[in-house]
Amino acid sequence: MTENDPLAAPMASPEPPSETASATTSIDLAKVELRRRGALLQIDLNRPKALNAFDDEMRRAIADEIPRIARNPDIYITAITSSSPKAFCAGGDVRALTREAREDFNRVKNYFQGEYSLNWLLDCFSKPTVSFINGICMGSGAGLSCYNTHRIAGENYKFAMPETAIGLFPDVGVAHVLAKLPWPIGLYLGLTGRIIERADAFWLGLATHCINGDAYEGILEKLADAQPVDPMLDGLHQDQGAGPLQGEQTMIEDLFSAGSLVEIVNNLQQASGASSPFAAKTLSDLRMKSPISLAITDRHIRECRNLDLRQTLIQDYRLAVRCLEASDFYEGVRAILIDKDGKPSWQPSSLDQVMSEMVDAYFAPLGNDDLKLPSRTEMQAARV
Ligand code: QUE
Repeated sequence: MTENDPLAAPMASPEPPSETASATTSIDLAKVELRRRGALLQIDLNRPKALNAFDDEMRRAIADEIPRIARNPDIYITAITSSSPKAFCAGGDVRALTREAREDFNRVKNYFQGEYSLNWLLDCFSKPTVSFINGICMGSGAGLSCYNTHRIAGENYKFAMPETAIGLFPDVGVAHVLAKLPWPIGLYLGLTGRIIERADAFWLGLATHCINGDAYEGILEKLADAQPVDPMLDGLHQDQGAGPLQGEQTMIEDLFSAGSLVEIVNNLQQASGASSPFAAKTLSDLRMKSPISLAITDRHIRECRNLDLRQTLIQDYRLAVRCLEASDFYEGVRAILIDKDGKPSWQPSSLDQVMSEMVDAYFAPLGNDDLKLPSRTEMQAARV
């Protein structure tokens, strides 16, 4: 591996010790199981007790395998599946991340570099990839699946980018995806962290097919048999009609088409006063979120309308480093996921205290520390 190897995790740190094995098991089960089945390589996310919370070990297992698949002429297609009935992947292992960031800041920076590099690798990957999403798909889970060629939504599909609730922002390149949705739906989803189900995800193109979980094993067998993927999935797709988000599209347009976050909040306040339950609910949701997260999310998604995925991931890394240096991320994970008191103490505590210079500082380049991603042409030349 050379220093310029685009497949290498930048400045990869030594492998951390794996989770302590529970007293009842002697075998350390892999958190990602790679399963070769004929013409198929199945990547099974296998950390069900943590809802497949994504960590560096899982990131590395996938990133190492992608170029091997690309270069193996006997493998036709890749599948990403989950062994959990509840979740495809509920996000990054942010509890572990905030713990580690206090001890070894560089290791956590490496983690974000590695994950965003994986998102880019998945987007540049040359072979068809099908994600089987039948449960929660948030944050890192969206980053694992939304660049796949085929994204199957099962009956339990739940998609969200909920990071503003924990002092972060929609990362893993998904701000680019949100920015390209019918404006301003993606901005609304990124700011509020609203969960959507598969009817709406299919409408927006986040899912390419709606197929129930009981069909997955049969699909995997046919893919192992190298059967053409598109006619098979098209034949199994079941239309779900219009979802609730689609029904709210006009209200979302009226409230979120404004040119700034301050105007959006003003719109919500006025409409709440004029007794719009949707506006009142949305406003009370936004009041729970980190004000600085809302401000950087707003600017990031707006700017991503003019950025490609590679540029989005480079900006994601700048924002992630600044979030790690500030306090809201730690406080959000504490309040929402560790103590579960639901009462984070944000700094600053309200949107009107968020100054534009503070937001500018989040977006400033990191100089030599900026994330380095090969161009798409360089990725293709590296045969991924
Ligand atoms: C916002 C988030 C996350 C979240 C909840 C939020 C997030 C995340 C998890 C998570 C992951 C694994 C688990 C779990 C929660 O929750 O990023 O219980 O096992 O990873 O409101 O951004």
